[in-house]
Amino acid sequence: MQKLFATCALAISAALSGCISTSSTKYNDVERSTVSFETEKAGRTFYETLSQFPEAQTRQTESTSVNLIVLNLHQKTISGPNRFFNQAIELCDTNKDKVISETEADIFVVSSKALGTKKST
Ligand SMILES: [Ca+2]
Repeated sequence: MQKLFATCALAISAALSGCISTSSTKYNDVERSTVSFETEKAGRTFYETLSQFPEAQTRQTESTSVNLIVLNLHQKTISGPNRFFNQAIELCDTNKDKVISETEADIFVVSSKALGTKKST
């Protein structure tokens, strides 16, 4: 009996307040790809080029809202920078051997300038 009363009270209060609202945040980041560099210069060239992309340092936030008359749902998804790093590795490692050579790093520099970086000259 008390459970029925509590359920009715909750339904009445929800109806009187006008809406039911939920909000959630989901953190969605992938692991970084494992990669090595043929030489220290190749690694330095890759990371210096990668740092010129603002997406490499920032989180990406995506929000979704559903608003009905009595129902308000809001979900926010936050993605970390690892996804961008993995995409850069995939672009840079042209022969897919998980080793970035100096030649591949140099090609990454040229191709990133074509894409347009923050500090491109
Ligand atoms: Ca390679």
